Amino acid sequence: MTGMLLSPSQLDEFKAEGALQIRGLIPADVIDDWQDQLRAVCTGGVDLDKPSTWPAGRYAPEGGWPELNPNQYDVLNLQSIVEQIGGGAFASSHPAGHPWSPQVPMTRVILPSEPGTEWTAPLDGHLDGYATGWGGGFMVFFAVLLWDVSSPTGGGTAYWPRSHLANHRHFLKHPDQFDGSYLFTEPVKSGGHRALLDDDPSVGDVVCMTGNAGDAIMVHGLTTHIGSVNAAGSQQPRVAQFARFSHREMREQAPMVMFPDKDGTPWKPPPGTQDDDNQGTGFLPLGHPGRDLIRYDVSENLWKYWSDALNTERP
Ligand SMILES: O=C(O)CCC(=O)C(=O)O
Repeated sequence: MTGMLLSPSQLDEFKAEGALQIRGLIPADVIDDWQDQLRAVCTGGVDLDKPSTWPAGRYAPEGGWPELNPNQYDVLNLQSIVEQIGGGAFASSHPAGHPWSPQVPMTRVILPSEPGTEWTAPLDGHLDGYATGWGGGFMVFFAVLLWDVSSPTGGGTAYWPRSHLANHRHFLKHPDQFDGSYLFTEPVKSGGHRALLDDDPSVGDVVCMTGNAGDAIMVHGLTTHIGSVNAAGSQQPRVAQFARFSHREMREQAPMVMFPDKDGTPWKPPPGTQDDDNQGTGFLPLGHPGRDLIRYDVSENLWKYWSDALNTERP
């Protein structure tokens, strides 16, 4: 059985923009089930259908959001598209150093801000795959809406169009920073991810996702993005679930990635893993053979590790 596939023009749009909206990725019956499961676990009097019960801003029930059934990674439409764009090479991302296990997609709920708060567009974003404990060839993520978001001020995932190309250009100039050390190097150290975009006129203004329940946005791993604020007075909850994919072979190299914590503390393998006594050493020194891992390869062709579908020139 084949699920949804992207058309050539959708693939071209994704390549050009670094993000693609996919309508109806998740079938309506699955969305209904997921909504019921989320409604059932809300605590503290919160009712996702009654704005009068909502606390302001980010919300999660006590104990966090549960794994939903079916797991987003098992939805056929998502699997077909990931197979189409990755040619079998992509698999769900997981923390560096841990043996692989089935992943639970992240659920994130953003409720409206306090009354009277003015909505402002996000000023800066980030790239996934560089946070503590990650590592290993992050390729793409999918943000799926579980409730409608009709307004760009409704808390949808925000991204900078064409920033994947600007970021790629930066890493082509500074391939040694692709291990994550760009975060601790100027101009990003002082100016944030914005600093890699500001001088590039081809990067578009930030876009905040809108759509109906079941719609998704597919975002390239090098596209700068961030959460946005759900405007005060909004009557819609921004409820989204995120599935992230890495390159299988790079994912397997994750235990060899040396990556410092956000404050610069060298990354260490998690306690209890076989490399427990192997102290983190910070970023691999230049010339270290570990830098030859494909995880660190910044190739001229941004689509080198993607399927033929992304590497076909169309007239
Ligand atoms: O909540 C959002 O829309 C954005 C989440 C995000 O930036 C991330 O998961 O990396």
